[in-house]
Amino acid sequence: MKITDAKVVVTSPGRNFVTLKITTDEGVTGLGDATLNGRELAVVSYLTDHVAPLLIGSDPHRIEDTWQFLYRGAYWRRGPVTMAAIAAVDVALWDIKAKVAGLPLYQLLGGASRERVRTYGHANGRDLPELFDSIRARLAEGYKSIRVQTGIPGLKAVYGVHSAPDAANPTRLDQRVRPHVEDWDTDAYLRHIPGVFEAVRNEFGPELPLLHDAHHRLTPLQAARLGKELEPYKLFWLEDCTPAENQEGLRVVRRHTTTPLAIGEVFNTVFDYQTLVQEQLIDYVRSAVTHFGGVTPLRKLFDYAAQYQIRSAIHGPEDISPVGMAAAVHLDLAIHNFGIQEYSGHTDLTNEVFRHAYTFSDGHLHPGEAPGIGVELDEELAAAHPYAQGYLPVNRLQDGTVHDW
Ligand code: KDG
Ligand code: MG
Repeated sequence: MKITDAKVVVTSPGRNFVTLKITTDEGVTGLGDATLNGRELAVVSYLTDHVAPLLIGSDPHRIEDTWQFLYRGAYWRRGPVTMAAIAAVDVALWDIKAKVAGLPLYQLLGGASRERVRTYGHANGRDLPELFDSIRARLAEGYKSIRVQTGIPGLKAVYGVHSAPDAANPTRLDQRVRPHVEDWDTDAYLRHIPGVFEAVRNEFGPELPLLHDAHHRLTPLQAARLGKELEPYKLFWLEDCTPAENQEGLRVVRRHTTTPLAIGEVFNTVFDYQTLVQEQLIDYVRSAVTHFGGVTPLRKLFDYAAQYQIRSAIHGPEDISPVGMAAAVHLDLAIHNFGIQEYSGHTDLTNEVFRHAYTFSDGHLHPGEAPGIGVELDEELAAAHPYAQGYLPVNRLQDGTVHDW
């Protein structure tokens, strides 16, 4: 079997998605997600100009060898653009191999280790009543675990919370030209958050698993303090408490709190995790199939983390396409040290462009039994929704200094 075509499809059914479609001489095709939110076209060029020509004529069954060839053969290693491109190839090749076998991908990864994949959903509100409504809405949708994000008094726009329309602020449409600017004050945040979790626990009881994303904004000492102050509310996890490129910083956090920690959605390789995993400084590894070089290396990371009783928690926001989500759910079902899967779902239009076999019910996902990863791309519909430039927001402190978003 030989690869005869590798084409990149960019579509924007509400937000941008980059998909690699690999075709073989036997007519079997495979899909891979290469979406890098806000920097999509860099990956398109990497794939189209540099990777696709290398794939033509090669054997799609040689997944490990192709991965090593693309990773080591580029000389310039790691980084989100490179690893998103390699991820798309890796998942497309797994899709082809599983289709040829006539099996859903999870069967090739060792078969199901569980009946279904538990997820968490996002709740948010500018204030407590709005937040409570949002939590109730997620519970009504079936979610059994909830990520809680809240507005902070005095701040106009905060990560994870829909801000009120404001004529003085750029609108979503303006984001296509310049990033939306959010504001930030760490002291105000640290003062406010413990009271929010106290109120949520009082309202929803002790059993509901609650998560929170600090989105890379704290110093190790600030994160240690927050983790400690949240201990009475028994969080499922505190996510991305620091910008964890400085892995050693997590030693400070760990020394001071028993709040479980989840990190890694911006990491691309196992090297970003070495200290965190070996010193057991975290409890969940958060990388996405799409940004970590695919199923092949993420599986290796999970096996490595398993030795330290660290569990998986694959990143699953709306900017991971249904192709990336499908690959994640197959992996979730197969590995032993599964923790939880983030799942926000996609719009109806996105689900029409990417028809998928995975299903969500009662707060759980299942990858379905279709051969491969179980996603079909409607290329005509995709073409009807062309790329639209978009940026992630940026964050500024009260005095205008740029801060981590
Ligand atoms: O593109 C950036 C998003 O994927 C990220 O902000 C979402 O932090 C995130 C999460 O936990 O889903
Ligand atoms: Mg996050």
